[in-house]
Amino acid sequence: MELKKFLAEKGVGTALVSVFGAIETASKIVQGEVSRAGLGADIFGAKGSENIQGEEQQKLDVYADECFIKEFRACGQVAGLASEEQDNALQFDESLNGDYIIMIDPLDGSSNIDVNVAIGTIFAIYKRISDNGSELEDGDFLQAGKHQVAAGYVNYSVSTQLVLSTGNGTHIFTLDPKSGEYRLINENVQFPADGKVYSINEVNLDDFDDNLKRYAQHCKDKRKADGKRMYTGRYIGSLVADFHRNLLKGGIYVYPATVDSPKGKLRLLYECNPMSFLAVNAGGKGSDGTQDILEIEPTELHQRCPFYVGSPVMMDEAIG
Ligand code: AHM
Ligand code: MG
Repeated sequence: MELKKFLAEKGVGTALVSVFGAIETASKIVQGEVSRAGLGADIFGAKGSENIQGEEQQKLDVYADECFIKEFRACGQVAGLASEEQDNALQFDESLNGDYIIMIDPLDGSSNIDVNVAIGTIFAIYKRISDNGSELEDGDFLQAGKHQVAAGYVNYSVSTQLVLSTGNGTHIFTLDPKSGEYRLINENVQFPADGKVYSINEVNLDDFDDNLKRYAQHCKDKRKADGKRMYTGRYIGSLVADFHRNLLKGGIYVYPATVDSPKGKLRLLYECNPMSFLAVNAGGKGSDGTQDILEIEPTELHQRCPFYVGSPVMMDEAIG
């Protein structure tokens, strides 16, 4: 079933369908550019600039950012947007009446572009709080994750897949290169309760708190009845790809606070919140190690937090 038909059958309103239309169009354009990486000097490598978080921007980071902004602006339903690549939140003047606020990481895992490893787009969709027709306020952007009306990601990999939730299950679509349409391949995907994959950047092991050190050791020690190891380690370094594999196979992804990133590396608003929303809608969990990610009241646009997400049994063992 095609994306638009699926959304209509689920009773998603026309304004939100139009926002998803913008995501569909932009992601197909980005996918086209991503698949050409290496062919043109204009799309490969660093841009020579940094984002507000001091991270080097890749040309495709900036290209994807511009592409999504253009489509969201054009759809007329989006009042404003905050992006990993933009210092400040944007208000679309021409759609003061737009109902929706977008949080986006246009190209996550972008250090993997130059080595042809999976990358992704992550997005969260909220309803604005301020009155239609007025200027947007900080509170429109700084909403707790539990207020998301929809979230998703696009995984640019062996195939291009769109994974989304409108709060009623998490669903996977594959972009069919023949028809150019996203087609439903997995409705109501569920995290296996107890996975077997442990995804963490172990170079930071010495920085882990005692509980996480204990959990890392537990993952190495635990054996099945036949004596074989219970868990295996997999870490791609693209959140979208690591999350996606764990969603299908069962597993946990952790990016804790480290010496280099004392508040954690990942951003609450456009990485942790949408991934947690998708996880919860697929029977999984998302936490910062002490509280449910979706309950955190944000204070800053580019706020970082430690992140644990995945299969419920593994999450309970990790967080205790
Ligand atoms: P980015 O948004 O700048 O791409 O950073 C986020 C990425 C995640 O996709 C990934 O899980 C993580 O950073 C990898 O970080 P590290 O290389 O420190 O393990
Ligand atoms: Mg990112």
